[in-house]
Amino acid sequence: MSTRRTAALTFVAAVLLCSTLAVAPRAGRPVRAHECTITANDFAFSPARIDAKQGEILRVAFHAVDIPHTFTIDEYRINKRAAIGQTIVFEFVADKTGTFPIYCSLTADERCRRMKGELVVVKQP
Ligand SMILES: [Cu+2]
Repeated sequence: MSTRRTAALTFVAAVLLCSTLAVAPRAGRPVRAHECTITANDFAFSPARIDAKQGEILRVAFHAVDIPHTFTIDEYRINKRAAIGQTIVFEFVADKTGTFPIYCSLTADERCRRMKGELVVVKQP
């Protein structure tokens, strides 16, 4: 098997493992993702706040309506771009507690700077 093919298969295996881990049972009970849909339209996020508990898997469906927008949270190293009419679905683990700004990082239209939201992650009781 060629090195290139081996590398490709390793990558596929790693991707499959990652997606399996995201929904794998932990401590004997299945982990369900906390699903939220965020719409970006007219230079605003709706809803503008996501509440989560530390350790939750958040599955975000991010939809841009009028122009392309991003869903960006620096502290979580998330920067997802949706084109007009497109919905991007992604997951991440809310492993850090605190309040984290959500914004649009695009610069083509300066009104994107108005777009502000927040992710609030609290400790599990
Ligand atoms: Cu934008």
